[in-house]
Amino acid sequence: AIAKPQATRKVPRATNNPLPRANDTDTLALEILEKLTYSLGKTTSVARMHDWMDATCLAVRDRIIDHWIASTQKVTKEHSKRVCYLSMEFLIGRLLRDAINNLGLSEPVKQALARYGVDLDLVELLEPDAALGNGGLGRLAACFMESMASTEVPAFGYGIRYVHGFFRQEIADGAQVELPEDWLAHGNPWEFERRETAYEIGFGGKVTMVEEPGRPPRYVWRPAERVLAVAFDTPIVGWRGKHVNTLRLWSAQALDPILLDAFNSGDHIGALLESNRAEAITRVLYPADSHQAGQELRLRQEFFFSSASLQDIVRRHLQTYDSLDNLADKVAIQLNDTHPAVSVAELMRLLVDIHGIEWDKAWEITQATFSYTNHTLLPEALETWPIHLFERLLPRQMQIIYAINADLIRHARLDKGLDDGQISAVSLIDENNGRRVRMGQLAFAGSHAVNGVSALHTELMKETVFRDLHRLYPERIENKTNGVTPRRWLFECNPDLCKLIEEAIGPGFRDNIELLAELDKFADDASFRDKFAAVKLANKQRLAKVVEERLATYVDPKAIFDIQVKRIHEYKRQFLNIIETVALYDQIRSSPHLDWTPRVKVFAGKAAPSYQEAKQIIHLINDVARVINADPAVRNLLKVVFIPNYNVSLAEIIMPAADVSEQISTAGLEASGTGNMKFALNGALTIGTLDGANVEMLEHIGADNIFIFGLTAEEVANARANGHMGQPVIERQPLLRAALESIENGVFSENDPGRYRSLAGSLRDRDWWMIAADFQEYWNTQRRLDELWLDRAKWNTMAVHNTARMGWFSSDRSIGEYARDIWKAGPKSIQAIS
Ligand code: T68
Repeated sequence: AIAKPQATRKVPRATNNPLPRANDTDTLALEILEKLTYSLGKTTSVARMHDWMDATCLAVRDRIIDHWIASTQKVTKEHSKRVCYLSMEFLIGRLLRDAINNLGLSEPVKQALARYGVDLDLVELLEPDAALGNGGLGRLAACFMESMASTEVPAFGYGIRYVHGFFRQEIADGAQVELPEDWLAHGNPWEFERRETAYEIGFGGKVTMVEEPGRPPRYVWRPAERVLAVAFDTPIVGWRGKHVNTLRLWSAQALDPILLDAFNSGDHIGALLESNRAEAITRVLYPADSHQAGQELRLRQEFFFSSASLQDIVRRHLQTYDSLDNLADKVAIQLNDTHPAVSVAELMRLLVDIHGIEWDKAWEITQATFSYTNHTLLPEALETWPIHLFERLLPRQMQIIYAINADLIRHARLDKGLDDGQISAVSLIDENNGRRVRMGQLAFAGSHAVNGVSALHTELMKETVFRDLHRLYPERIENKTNGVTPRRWLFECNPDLCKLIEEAIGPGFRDNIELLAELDKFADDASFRDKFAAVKLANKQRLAKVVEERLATYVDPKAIFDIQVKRIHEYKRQFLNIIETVALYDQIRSSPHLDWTPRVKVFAGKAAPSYQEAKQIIHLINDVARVINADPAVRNLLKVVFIPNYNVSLAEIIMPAADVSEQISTAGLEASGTGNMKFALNGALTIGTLDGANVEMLEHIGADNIFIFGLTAEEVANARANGHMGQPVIERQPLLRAALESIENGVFSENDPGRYRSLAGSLRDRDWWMIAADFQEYWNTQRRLDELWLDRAKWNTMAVHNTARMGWFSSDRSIGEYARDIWKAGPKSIQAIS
């Protein structure tokens, strides 16, 4: 029997908004049931866990929408300046726990679901990760979106709605295999398709000059090809639901979904060609994080989302203001690396060609609006595009770049007296490698502020990639050290530690993470330390369970968990770590009577599919793991595991479970690192080089609480300049020599003994990444950690100091600095931070 319909709910008179949703368990339980019934068409008796997940997301989403509407109305009413964060990548992960936690709904939602016998913890596991990014850069964008919402900076994130995110990694016979990722397969409860917010994006075609009497000549671009960019909006809710921003991702569609004439004449494939070609633009994320992907499709992606975002920004501005003259007062556009750098030319086109603004004025607006963040100094990662490709795909933007370049060079020569060599260094066009457009110089030229992501990285930017531009514009480069959001990377991933912290210092740290500093005084309190260690142990047990499930390998939670998780790259030196592992294995076997400290070496991370050396390193780690884990002689004193398919959700389990955090890049190459911050915040001790943000972590945590080793950036540069070779170093170091020989001679690859000959050989040769050069100090530092482990009280004291002193590395602090120094946006309280 159907129950009698409820009386119509009363609509409030005084406002056009519905009544906000209540947050008590009863209401939530009822609404989850309503979503299950009326949105999903399922009854409790047939509902699968997936349906419960969707129903829960929808009920939670309603609460976000209440805050979303309020935020949008407030920003509109107050005419606040908005930040537009343009990023090719947003590596978000799951959103349900984030939303529930930020809205303070953890308990009522848990209890509401419990009434149906459903466990929230299990429901959360069913949400697929939104993996729309490669690594640090994309995850930084996601942390920044969360922090902008939490600190009430009005913001739009602009990016691409990839149908297939970052590939899934499997390991087969020790080697990486890439499989397609399909996060949208079951729909996406968080997004709102905005079909009415769509823009035409042009490619190719011709530019003509139109001259009309009494008017200056105009350029008109007639693209040969046009596709539609359709907006999909996801609300990003900040801490305590105070503010909600929008992540707007563009999806490509053909103007005509099907060419009916072609279809009717029997060409069924041809009828769909246009739509396939259009949709290809947003089909898949490029998986290269450290090499520039030089294909045409990549440039199409870059222009597609840049143009759509700028058209949207300009249209929205003109809805409120009658001119674009004050654009820079009302929006700040941040370019996340050079991937959206073509925006500089595209905004100029919109201002000059479409809105008739005079060139110099348009340039002033453009520079005042844009700012640019650099994330790498690696030459092979710096984006440049062949002129012929650029010109063919974006003819008008190419002309504009030439015009910007002419102005730049004129200024450099006439006002600053640069010589030819210096001119060619600052030019937007690289003339030395078959004429190419340099996207870094374009982004620099078009911005009023350019920033690096750690103090060291910013200084190196001034000395290397942007040396000459920096001399020309010495005020433009500034530092904004990265941060991570404490909501996801402490509150959500380590709730037990948060409970303990709250017992010690009260709840204030949840609203101001720098209050973690008050924990410092508990570092010498034995009873607190023991509880701190007990939480760590429980987190390690949880990780051990995951390892057991996924790899059928037992790891002992009482051993040191020594963890290196990040993209696989030569400069990040997973190879150094695994060589040290092999050396340790040799030592344990040759001196079994010694008192070895039990260790578990954990690795995870993906290699770019075309990066052969990185794939070899993965293979080697797995080969070493197979041999060591099967050798009874090591008596569980050493275990090695490579956990496949590292992603945000796995990171949330790993970060709280580490005793030792490996941050061992060749100095001068890791721009900042952010995993380093997540580990230390959760109480791991860092073994690391003086690179990226490690340098600032050392300053905050103190030299007594971090393990620094290795060459400095300056020493690396000198060693390279002086023709450093690995072989003489290897000769002098028996441990390294033996380890390398066993790798080279097939001890870990018996049925393919030559597999690692060239990988290992690279150390004997130039040793470009200074692995041989840094080995001995790395080994010694690891042994100091072994010794420290025996004095657990001291170890735990240091671990507490780490958590206590990491508050500064919150992305709230980073965002505050951007808002104050670069964007001049956000609430007054932020503008006033010192
Ligand atoms: C990372 N860069 C830096 N790039 O390596 C890291 N690149 O030190 C820093 O902490 C982080 O950015 C945030 O600032 C990347 O992650 C990419 O992922 C990437 C993607 C496409 C093309 C080039």
